[in-house]
Amino acid sequence: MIVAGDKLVSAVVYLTDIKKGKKMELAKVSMDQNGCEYKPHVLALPVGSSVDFLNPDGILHNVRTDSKINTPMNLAQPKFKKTLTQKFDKPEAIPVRCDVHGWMSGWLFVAANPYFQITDTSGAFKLTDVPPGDYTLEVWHGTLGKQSKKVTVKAKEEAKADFEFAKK
Ligand SMILES: [Cu+2]
Repeated sequence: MIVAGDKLVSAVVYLTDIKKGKKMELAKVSMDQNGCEYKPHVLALPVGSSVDFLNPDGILHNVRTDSKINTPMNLAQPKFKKTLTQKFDKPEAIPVRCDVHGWMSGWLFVAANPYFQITDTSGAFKLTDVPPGDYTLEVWHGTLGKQSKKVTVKAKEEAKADFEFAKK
């Protein structure tokens, strides 16, 4: 188990090089556009999963992903279309924009393995069921970038890791 505390919210913490441990399970996740804002601002999902883009306000949106690895999507979501579903097949951090509402901005983080988590409101995270071993732990944040460090997980012990990002 790897834990840490800080105040960096909406960052994704993940292991980059793990080949063992728990099985990847697909998730059904959604990105809400309620009030012309992406909620959550950063949505993390296991690779191969689908995202439902929700349109509860019944207005026109246009969901456009700026992906370099996955097939980019650029789809109008008319007011009658409550849900737009898209599958993401490759690990990538993907910016999401709405062409109708220029201020709408969010991120999809497609994770390569089941060991990922978004930091909570206190900046904390916890990766559970990590088998003993040496790993690279990485933190990604939409505007602050990426950092990584080596961690060693021992059986029945908690490994701790802290990251510090300079303000931008
Ligand atoms: Cu919109």
